Amino acid sequence: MNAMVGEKLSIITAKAQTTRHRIHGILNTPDYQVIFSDTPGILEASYKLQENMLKAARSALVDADVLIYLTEIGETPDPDNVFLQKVAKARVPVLLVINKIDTSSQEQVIACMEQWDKVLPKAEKIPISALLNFNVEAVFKRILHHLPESPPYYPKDALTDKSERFFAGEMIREKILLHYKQEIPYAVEVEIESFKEEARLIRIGAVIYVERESQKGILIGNQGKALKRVGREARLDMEDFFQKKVFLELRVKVQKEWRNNERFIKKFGYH
Ligand SMILES: Nc1nc2c(ncn2[C@@H]2O[C@H](COP(=O)(O)OP(=O)(O)OP(=O)(O)O)[C@@H](O)[C@H]2O)c(=O)[nH]1
Ligand SMILES: [Mg+2]
Repeated sequence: MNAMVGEKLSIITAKAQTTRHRIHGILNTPDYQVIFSDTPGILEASYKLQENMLKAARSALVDADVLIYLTEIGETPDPDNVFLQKVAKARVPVLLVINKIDTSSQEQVIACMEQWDKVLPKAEKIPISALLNFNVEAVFKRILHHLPESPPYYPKDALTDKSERFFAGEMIREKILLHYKQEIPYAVEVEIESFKEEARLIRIGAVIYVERESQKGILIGNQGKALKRVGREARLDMEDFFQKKVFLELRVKVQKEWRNNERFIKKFGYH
């Protein structure tokens, strides 16, 4: 989605479950509007937060005009997977996009496509490298080909359905995913408490929630160094994204078991 919209809307890290919400990225030209809907990945939900993430993933099956199933070289399809079976029966065209072909040989790509042919026989298979921007244009062309005639859904200058606060929170979460190990990134949620745009700068106050006291210590780090790094790097991303100076204040709070707490999941914007 980022490659096609030309903006970094979805954060990207090597860790699984980086994306937690469905994010619309909107591409406008005089002739058309394409709404990309990036969703969390398909997962086995073991706590409430993940149930909500799975719901967001499923929602793509309901309202998309074209379904893009993004997989990567090395990932093999499981024919018993219920979600895949639904994709196979989708009433809209399905593009099976195989990413990361920069890491593989031609033979591996062909073998991979053959495997997917068995599970999603009707889907068009397109190998790409999002990293090298290789063949991304081919996917885009097929999307345009399949799009129905319709008035624009969003205003023609819209870029996304999410707020500036949301992106500020995501930039902080990205740095936490990048710099902390094991459970920490998964136990973290970021809430933007205040977002005040002034003449020369934006003042942002954020609370980072963790589930346990010990995680709070790790997050802050020796003499606060680890948290300072998160703040500094997130602030630089924000200044780039908002094109304005940013003053960022971070606080860390413990909220036991928030990932299983319906009230907190709602508060954090999961539906
Ligand atoms: N080698 C290679 N790596 C890639 C390519 N595209 C993405 N990556 C890397 O793959 C990792 C995962 O990327 P994400 O965009 O977070 O993946 P995602 O599918 O959205 O995953 P979740 O949000 O965690 O569900 C990151 O480390 C990317 O840099 C590619 O074409 N080639
Ligand atoms: Mg993602």
